[in-house]
Amino acid sequence: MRWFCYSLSIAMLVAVCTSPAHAQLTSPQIGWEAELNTMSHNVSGTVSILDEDTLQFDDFTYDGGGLSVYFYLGTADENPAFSTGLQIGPQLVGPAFDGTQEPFFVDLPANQILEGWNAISVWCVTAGVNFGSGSFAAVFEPALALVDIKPGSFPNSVNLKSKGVLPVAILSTDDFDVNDVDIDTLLFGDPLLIDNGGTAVGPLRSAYEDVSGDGLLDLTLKFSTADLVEYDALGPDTIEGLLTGALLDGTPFTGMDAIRIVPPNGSNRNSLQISAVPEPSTLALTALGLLGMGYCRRKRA
Ligand SMILES: [Ca+2]
Ligand SMILES: [Ca+2]
Repeated sequence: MRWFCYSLSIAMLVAVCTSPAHAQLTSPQIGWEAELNTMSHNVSGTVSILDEDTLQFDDFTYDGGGLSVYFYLGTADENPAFSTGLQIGPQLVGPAFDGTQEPFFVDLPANQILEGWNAISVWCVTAGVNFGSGSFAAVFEPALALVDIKPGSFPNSVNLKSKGVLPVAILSTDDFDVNDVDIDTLLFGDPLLIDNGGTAVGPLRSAYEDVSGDGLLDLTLKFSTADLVEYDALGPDTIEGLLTGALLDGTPFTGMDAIRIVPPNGSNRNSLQISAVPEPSTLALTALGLLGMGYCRRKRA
């Protein structure tokens, strides 16, 4: 048995050191990636499925400090699955991988394919310990959608005290068909607010109509302004709205458009963005002007 393991690891070493002879691109998992989560020994990196029996390792790190350590495939990202999994590639020994090395490739043993293997581990055979692992998953590049807040008008003024609806349209283009949009996934809000505890809001209703007049149907959405304010999806400082969602095939997409909150509150990003930084003298004149206005108002009142 020992000679067999030995010759196998030599074969694997050759496989890992030469550029891979790629198999036919047939697996639906091609392009899927696993991010290695660090458990110990500084393991990290991205493993992608290059073809049905080849993996590519990018930015791989491992300090080389374990005994009898190999890449193992498992049916799931769980220790029992790796302990009964498939050992691939040569033994991982020093010098340490520090992530600065070129991407490298590992071919599966002969007659083995990646289908059915859903996770990968840097596995210490001696101790049965996972040094770092991850599940393979499809990587979607978000598609870009053309979004028009308040179609047909600009600037896109929003009064936060409005009890009405805010119309937002997703415009069809040659590359983007709104019929592919999964309406149940749509959410809208100010990305800065959403990042800081706000909650994006779904539309009250939707309709297909050509709001851009180019002959292609667009998807119009109506959002409750009161809901957007209540959930901190829009606020006095909002300058843009982000629409996120997914296509019916699961591909995520995003689209953004400008927003002008009216009336401006005087200290928000809207007014700061619109007016350039004034010279001190201008500022003094403006202050005088404002004082004068205040005076007039008071007098009139
Ligand atoms: Ca608009
Ligand atoms: Ca259109």
